[in-house]
Amino acid sequence: MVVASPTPVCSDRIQDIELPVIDLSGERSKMSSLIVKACEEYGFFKVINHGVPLDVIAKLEQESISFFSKSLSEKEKAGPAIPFGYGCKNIGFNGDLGEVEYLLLNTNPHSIAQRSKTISNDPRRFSSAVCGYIEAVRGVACELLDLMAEGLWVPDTSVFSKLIMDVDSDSIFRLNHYPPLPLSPSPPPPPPSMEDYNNNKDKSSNKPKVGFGEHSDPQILTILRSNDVPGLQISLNNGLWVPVPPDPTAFCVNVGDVLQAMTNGRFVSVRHKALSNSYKSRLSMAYFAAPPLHARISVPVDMVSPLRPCLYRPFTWAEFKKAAYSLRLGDSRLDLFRIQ
Ligand code: GA4
Repeated sequence: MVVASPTPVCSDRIQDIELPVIDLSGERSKMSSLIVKACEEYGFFKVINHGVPLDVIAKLEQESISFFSKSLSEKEKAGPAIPFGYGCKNIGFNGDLGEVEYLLLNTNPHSIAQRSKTISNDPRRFSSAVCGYIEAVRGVACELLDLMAEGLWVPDTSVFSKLIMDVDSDSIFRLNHYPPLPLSPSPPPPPPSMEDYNNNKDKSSNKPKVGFGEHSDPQILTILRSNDVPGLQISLNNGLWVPVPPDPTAFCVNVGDVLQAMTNGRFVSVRHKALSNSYKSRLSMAYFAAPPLHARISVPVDMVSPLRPCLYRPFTWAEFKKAAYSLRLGDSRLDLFRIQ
């Protein structure tokens, strides 16, 4: 069944967090209330027994490894990620940098087929691996969004999922590779203090350690899967950054800005970041479930009451996306749409 105990786990000096765990083979009403609780308290949860076949994940992981092991000039043939293609160290359009290389893809099968020609020597194999994975995780995203609506007692239980099922959904897909950092020369420095760690000033290496800087995701929901290498950290209310232990068999799911707005602030779009580490490549695949560009995002009437007045003005996803891309990675874009 579902275990929702966000218990801090002590590993050396830094506290890991065990995210609430949602077992998708569990009982529906229990799952929905635990998901709502997780989205309110953490904005993050882990999904197990998600039903996505392991070979679907393994095929995409293999394609991802083959691509990232190519030479830089080969990878650059996939085109700069403006907005889709290969990117290295540059994130967004406003000068953000990180120790990451990535492929950003539109989730439309036709665009994937076209783009694959620049990515792989076997474009059909690449595009079938990506499309197979996206279709499977979109199913999980819809299931989770319906459970959220049920748990919130919103009468139209497909109010969220229909946005991502729309043929014009602007969902995107990202493959990330965080290369291992070079090991620092001997003698090994003392381990970082908690304060250094949280400030990203780990003195054990003089190289930059931020793979992908702190930010919230602009979309509705993100479904992340990573290999067995740690790196993801989330920000708790008290300002502390806590590492999330990797689990390649599970998905790590987080609320995006649009879902925070659509739940009138009940669900939280929590800031997170990815750090590089010095021993092994980290690979992650993220599906960002988004509405169509023209979709009007507004708070459902059922989520507003005299005690919970409407926090955000209505906006279109196109408007929100434009704001997101005009700001820096770590900027808070939802504030621009806040009424009070
Ligand atoms: C964060 C979530 C997704 O990775 C992403 C990122 C996008 C990018 O890398 O191009 C953004 C970032 C993300 C938020 C603000 C803008 C846009 C970089 C950036 C500075 C693909 C997305 O949709 O928003």
